[in-house]
Amino acid sequence: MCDIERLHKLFHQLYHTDPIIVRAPGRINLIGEHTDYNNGFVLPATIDKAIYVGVSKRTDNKIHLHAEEYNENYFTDLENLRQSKFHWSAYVLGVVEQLQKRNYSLTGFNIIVDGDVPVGAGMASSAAIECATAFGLNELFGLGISKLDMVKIAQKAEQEFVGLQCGIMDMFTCMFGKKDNVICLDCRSYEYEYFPFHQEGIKIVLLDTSIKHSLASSEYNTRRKQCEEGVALIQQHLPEVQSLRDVSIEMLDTYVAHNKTVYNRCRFVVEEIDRLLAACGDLQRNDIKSFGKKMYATHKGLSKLYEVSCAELDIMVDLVKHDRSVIGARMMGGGFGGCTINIVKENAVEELIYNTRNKYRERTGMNLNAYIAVIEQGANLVEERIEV
Ligand code: GAF
Repeated sequence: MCDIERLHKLFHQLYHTDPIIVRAPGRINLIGEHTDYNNGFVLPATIDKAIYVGVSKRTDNKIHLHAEEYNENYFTDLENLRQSKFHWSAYVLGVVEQLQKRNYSLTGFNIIVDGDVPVGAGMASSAAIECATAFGLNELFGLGISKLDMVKIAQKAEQEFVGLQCGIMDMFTCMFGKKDNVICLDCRSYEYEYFPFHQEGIKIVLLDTSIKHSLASSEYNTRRKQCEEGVALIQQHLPEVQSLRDVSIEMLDTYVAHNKTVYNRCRFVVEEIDRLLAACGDLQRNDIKSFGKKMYATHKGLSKLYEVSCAELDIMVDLVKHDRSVIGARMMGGGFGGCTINIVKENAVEELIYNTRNKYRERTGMNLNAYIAVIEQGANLVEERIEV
């Protein structure tokens, strides 16, 4: 748990001044996976786990970073952002690089990154650091950047500095999340609508496989390329098609079927976009059962067609799928590890976690961490004044 008072104290110990503190939460995604970079829809929400950054100005051009997670300092300056190999500071420095590219005038600064979003668990901790940095520097230097532009800056930082060709979901959610609501985001137009997510009698439970996914690994970028390949094949015949958002199963059958892998990837995305729209209807009718069935279908597609699951994620879904207290379950986020998201009847949550933990250990020899996610507001400035 990140303690604001502790962050404040640490800031004083390291940098001898008051910080501006920003909170940027992690996210869940109810349905709509790998659809964001295909111009489709997503249905995410921000949760009660967040990254906190403290920032203050310096009079020189140096950047002093400290990450509590690694208990590590890193020093550089505004002219030397790029590193020879990946380091956690990339999430901060990538944002600085984007601000410089847009000609915002910055001086050096101090920053501490803290928080309780588990790293590599599929809750978008990296997007939370990028958004917190953009938000914090925007406040610190009075840059006047809109929320949507901060989202785009954070996304570009991930793509250009970290090297993951991610979509917009994680950053958009972090900035625009709303307490007790999920966001139905159209990733083509950035239009969005909030849907109240009634949590009476149910809980959102995240079951962590303890497999740290490495999204930056080439697989995520490969999936993105395969989707583009599918679009290119269709475009040869239908030039008006811009993305998988414009594609139907019939088009795939006609123009892509000869390339089995590309066909499967595209088929999952086209089905997932439709599934999400139907799932929004379920939410509006408060038909959580029907919603849950779609989550299982999403998992199957991610595992068999999109092939971004892993043995442990499949086991975790298998272990709960015949349990009547579990309304829906699937892997969440980019894949290859991290958490499953489960909608569970409230009175059965503890028993479910207990039983699944034991069975998961029996099957894999690994530990299971469980989190009950509560939907909270998106990124904000932490206003309290703290006496040190
Ligand atoms: C990761 C990416 F960062 C998102 O943009 C999204 O594609 C997600 O994987 C899969 O839905 O979190």
